[in-house]
Amino acid sequence: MEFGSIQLDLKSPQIMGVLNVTPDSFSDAGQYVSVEAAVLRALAMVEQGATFIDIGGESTRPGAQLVSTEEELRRVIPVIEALREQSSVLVSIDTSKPEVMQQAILAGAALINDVYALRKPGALETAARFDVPVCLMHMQGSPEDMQKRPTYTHVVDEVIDFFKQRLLACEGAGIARNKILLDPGFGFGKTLSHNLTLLAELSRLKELNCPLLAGLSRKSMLGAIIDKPVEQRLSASITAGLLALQNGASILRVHDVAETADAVAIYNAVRQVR
Ligand code: 9MG
Repeated sequence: MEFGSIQLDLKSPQIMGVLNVTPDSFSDAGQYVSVEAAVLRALAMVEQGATFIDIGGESTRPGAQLVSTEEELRRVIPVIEALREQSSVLVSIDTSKPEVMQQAILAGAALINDVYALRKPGALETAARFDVPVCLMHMQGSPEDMQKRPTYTHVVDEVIDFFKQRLLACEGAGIARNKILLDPGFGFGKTLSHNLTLLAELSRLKELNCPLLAGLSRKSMLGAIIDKPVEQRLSASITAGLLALQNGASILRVHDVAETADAVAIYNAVRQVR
């Protein structure tokens, strides 16, 4: 897949490091995101093996507070600009707002990561106009209500149907199929059983002929199985990530880049023997 002038072989697993620039992550005096601290964290993840840094200024956790476009721009744009000055790493913008997509791309972002799969008004048109790759994620409901009562008759079939509709919408807007990544959206409007079914049957999504991205790192679905808080889910995150790779994922979105890179190195070494 092409990201600007960079051609990336998605047959080899790639790592996307998570950089949340919300006030609870890199804040000075609890209110303003410290650009310097965020960039240092990003550069450390690049050093550890991240191909992408996914920068987000609005939390998508269940029940998280919404932020205005102005506030989201204020959080992410200075970080993207400063990071692009210091590194050629591929920057992904984690947003659903067309205005944030636009400003982030102008500041140097090479990928749109949209948990709403370009369903917000103007998002399809913005992605088409700037012609950058986009990750379409599946979510039932919205972050405010998605975990209240997720319901599916057959979760994998319904996720595939959702993507078929979004791929048609993208085609209609002029977004080329070779610019699209798909993500089943683990934890986004899904029970533990839905998440496990999606992970076990992830390879079925390959019928859509787009590379797959998986975000499992530190998620509650892992905590529900091992009964451990978020800061004790590293082994579970790595195990789930490797299962996703085995079942067809090309990119892992993770918090713990160094540890994931070691696991991916073992995965690659064994795969090359075959
Ligand atoms: C922003 N964000 C949080 N979790 C995510 C996931 O699983 N996938 C993608 N694409 N984005 C996510």
